Formats: sequence, structure tokens, C-alpha cells
Amino acid sequence: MRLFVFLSKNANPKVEYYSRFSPSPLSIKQFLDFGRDNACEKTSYMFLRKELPVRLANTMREVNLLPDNLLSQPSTRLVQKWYMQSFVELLEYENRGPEDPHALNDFLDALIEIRNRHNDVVPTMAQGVIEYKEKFGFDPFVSSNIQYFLDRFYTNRISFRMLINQHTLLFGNDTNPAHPKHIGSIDPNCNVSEVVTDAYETAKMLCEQYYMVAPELKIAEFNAKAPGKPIQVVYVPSHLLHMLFELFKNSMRATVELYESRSEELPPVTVLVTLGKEDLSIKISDRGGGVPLRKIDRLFNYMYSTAPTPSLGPKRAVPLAGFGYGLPISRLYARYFQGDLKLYSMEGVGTDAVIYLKALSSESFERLPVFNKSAWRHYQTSAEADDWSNPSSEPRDTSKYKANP
Ligand code: P4A
Repeated sequence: MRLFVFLSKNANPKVEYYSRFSPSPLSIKQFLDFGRDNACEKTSYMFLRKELPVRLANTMREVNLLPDNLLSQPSTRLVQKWYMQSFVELLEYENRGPEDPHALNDFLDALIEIRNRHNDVVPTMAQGVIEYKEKFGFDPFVSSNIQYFLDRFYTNRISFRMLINQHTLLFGNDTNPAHPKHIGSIDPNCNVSEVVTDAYETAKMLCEQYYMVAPELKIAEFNAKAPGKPIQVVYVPSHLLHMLFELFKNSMRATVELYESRSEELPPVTVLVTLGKEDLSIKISDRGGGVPLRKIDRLFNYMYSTAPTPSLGPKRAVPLAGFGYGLPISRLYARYFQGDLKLYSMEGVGTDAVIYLKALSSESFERLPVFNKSAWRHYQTSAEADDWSNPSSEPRDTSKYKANP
């Protein structure tokens, strides 16, 4: 912790300096065009040595606005230490011109080290929330601050890793032999149904391991833009796989658990992939019994869905339970390139989950959090009285309040 205090004192003016810049969002098309036409490592270096500190600093300033009770948890402090360490390492390149014979290679190595350092940020932050909850309990005001913060913090992290991955995949030695046509992490001709099938097969394996059965997959495409043609998109297949895998796990779990006590055959999970002028949409439908509307928000709530890790108790493999962060983070992936992820559930019957993506790579700009006054204001509003009526605060026995006794 000494080191952290020392570093943060020294580098604080730099954090302050870099946090005054807004991040520069890139579109998938820009990522693609840059990576395709004999990509220039120097150009990428010049961009990233500024942009990465800007994105780090923006998020580091925002971390400081979290409630003290959360900031002081050991896990949260560890994450802050990682961010400061990486920020300081990047500053080394502030004044190293690209003509320095070792700058480009050192930078490449530094990026890989930084990426590895941040591998466990999500479970470590989750641990911080657990530590907080154990000590202070569930507080709706803190929960809404945490929700706002983690959505922004994890979006920032997704974007940070996107930039690092593009640079290291394009300019590192680790060429991607499995996908020679990919530009970094982007597939210029990503066949959506293939990714759907991939995600389904992986979820099915887990499901069968745990439950001995899994629902079938039925998949259909409706290409309204180019009838009859297979639906493709310029996208990051790993992001799409992450979202679909999460949704399949949920659908399978709901279906299998509903039918566990029945002798009927499992209803299939059906997927519809559609393409219009603006949107590419993917609907995953199940007959798993659904969730009442009142409980849908909880599925996306970080504080609500962070349970202590099961490794503490007797070890029990629950492959379909996920980390609890599956849905909120999947939605961030969808929103990151201007899409969205929504759940439409009909209690008693089943759930439709829809992933919306931009059909055009020129419209899928990164959606990035900016640290500014209005972000700051979000953390200042205190818990006030609700401005909608609360049914439980109405008088229960209305006979006592008769207007004309
Ligand atoms: N019914 N429907 C869903 C769930 C239930 C569901 C469910 C009980 C709830 C929690 C969960 C997994 C499934 C679904 C599809 C979805 C989301 C929820 O995409 O059928 O794990 C947290």
C-alpha cells in the first residue's frame, strides 16, 4: 500500500491532466480500415500512447467517487493499484518518439503485461462488492451507485482491451493462424448463425454435464435487406460469442429446471437472426417458464447478483449458474458498439432475449464513458424520497379513513 500512496502522489497531476481529455471513440469500420491497408505500427503507437492513458485516467477519477466504505475494501484497493501501475507504465512512452529503436517493441511488451495484470479485474471488483455487502448489507442507494459505476467501469475495460488486442494482434508476433482473415479481433465477414451454433454447442456440453439433458436448437434467418443471402456482419466474434453463450446458458437452465419434474420432451430453444437496414437482431426464445417483470431488473443488477463464491463452501460444480455477472456484462458488450440486449419475459411461459447490433460497421462507434461534471453529479445525489407512490405506504385499513363517517 505504501507504494500505491507514493505512486499516486507522484502521478496524480498526470491522472488529472489525462482525465481532462475525452476518450476518442472509434467505429468498427475505422478499426477495420486501419488494420487492413498495411497498418502502420507507428501510427497506432502514437495514438495509443495518448489514448490509453486518457481512458485509464477517466476511469480512475471516477473510481474515487465510490462510497468510502466500498473503496476501502482490500479488493477494491488492489484494483486501484493495478490501474495506477499500468498508468505509470504507459507514461514512460509519453516522450519516447517512434524513432527510438526499441520504443515500438517495448510498448508492445508493456501492453501485453498490462493486459495480463488486468485479467482478474471483474472477479476482484465482485469480491469488493461482496466484502462491502457482508459488512454493510444491501443498500439501494449504494446499489444504484455501484450499478452506474460498474456499467461504466466495465465498458471502459472492454474498450481498453479492445484497443490493446487490436495493437498486439496486428503488430505482435502472435499472428492468428486459426483466423487468417480476421483483422485483429474483428471478422469482416462474421456469419452470425455460425457463432450462434458455436455458442449453443458449448452451452449444450455444460448443460448435459450437469443435467444429463439439453434442449435442441432451432435456428432460422430472415434477411430482409438481401433476401435469401446468409446474414453476415463486421463484428468482434468473441464479443458475440460471449453474449450468446450467456443467453443459451440461461435458456437451457430455465428449460431443464422447469421440465425436470415432467415426463414431457424438452421444448427447443429457437433462434431467429434477422437483418434490416439498420439493425441486425438475434432473438433467443425458450419455453422455460419465464421471470416475472418485477424480477427482471435484478438479473442485470451487480449488487443483487454478487453472491459469495461457492468455492468457500463444499465444492459443487454449477456450470450453468455463471458468475452472476453474465447478463449485465453481456449487455455492455452489446451496447459497446451501439447495440443493446433486452429480455422480454412472459411469466409462466418463457423468455425471449434479443441482441441488437448495428448492421453497418460505419455506425458502430464505441460507446464510451466520459468523466465530467454530469458523471460526477450522479454520485452526489443522496437517497431522497421516491417521486412515485409506494403502495405499502398507503393506509391498509381504509375503513378508518372514511371521508363521510
Ligand atoms: N426463467 N426464465 C429465465 C430464468 C428463469 C431466463 C432464469 C427461471 C433466471 C435466472 C438465471 C437463469 C435463468 C431465460 C432466459 C434468459 C434469462 C432468464 O435469457 O429463460 O440465472 C441467473
